[in-house]
Amino acid sequence: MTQDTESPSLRVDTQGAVRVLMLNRPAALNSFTAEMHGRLRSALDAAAGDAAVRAVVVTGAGRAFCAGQDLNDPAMAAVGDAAPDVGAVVEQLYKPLALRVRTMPVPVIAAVNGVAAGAGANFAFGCDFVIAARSASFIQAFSKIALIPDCGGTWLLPRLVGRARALGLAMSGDKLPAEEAQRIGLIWQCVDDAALMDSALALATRLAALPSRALAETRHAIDDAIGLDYAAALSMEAQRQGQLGRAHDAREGIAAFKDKRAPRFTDR
Ligand code: T3D
Repeated sequence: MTQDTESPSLRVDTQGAVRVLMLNRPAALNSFTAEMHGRLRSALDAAAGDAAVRAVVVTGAGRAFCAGQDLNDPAMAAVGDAAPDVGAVVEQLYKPLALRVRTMPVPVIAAVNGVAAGAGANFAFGCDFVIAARSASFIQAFSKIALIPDCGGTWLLPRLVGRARALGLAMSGDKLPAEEAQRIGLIWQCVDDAALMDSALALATRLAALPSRALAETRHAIDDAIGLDYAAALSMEAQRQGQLGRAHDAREGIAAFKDKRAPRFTDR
């Protein structure tokens, strides 16, 4: 693994076609500061703009994945008698982060190494895959500080696990162990702690060899279909398939199948 940069709050490494981003504030359980948001967004922008990067893995340093918003960050501090503008923090930091992940041209895997709380959990759920260590857990910590789920939680949770479980998790703020999260379909996979990074990197490497543009279009199509009726979803599929069918990768995939050789996908 070659190390590209190291910073106080985010480590960026590259392994082949996989960019690995490690949240790196372990003393505060990798909770989000405005500074870490900036670094993470920049790193995701850089990965999106680098044709050599074909998958991204996000993980955390130390015993946590991410404890959500850093409650000691100046953004959370009252100014005089005025309450902090939490809405502005969500609008200006969490919304762009969630949308950045959702619009990445390559698959994004959250390798959840420990507790993921608040926006840390929902940031992970917004990734294309969540692989969690068996000792990891997920907490919708918002209700305990009199807030609602953000970073996409209100949209993601009911779609992933249904309204009853979404409300149960969000209102109770109970800790959900990784095994249970896998059992109810909230995450892709739960693996032994020691196998987490190898599993995430193996999946990322496998995805990196697949057609990036078609994978990103798959994400958009599945998300868009949720808001469509059946006939409209069928039309949306035809429209997207038409575009992909004219692109290089589909022609390469079909040619490689006929030639009985491995395809070389390049579209973004
Ligand atoms: O502006 C906005 O707020 C809008 C955006 C909101 C998005 C959100 O994410 S709101 C939700 C914020 N997150 C939380 O409320 C979670 C707070 N943390 C916890 O509930 C617990 O720390 C955990 C359940 C995640 C883990 O518990 P445990 O017992 O394993 O660890 P701990 O002892 O509580 O924490 C270890 C250290 O990390 C501790 O520092 P210390 O005492 O050793 O110096 C603790 O203060 C620090 N820490 C944990 N979470 C945060 C944090 N520091 C700042 N912010 C945190 N979120």
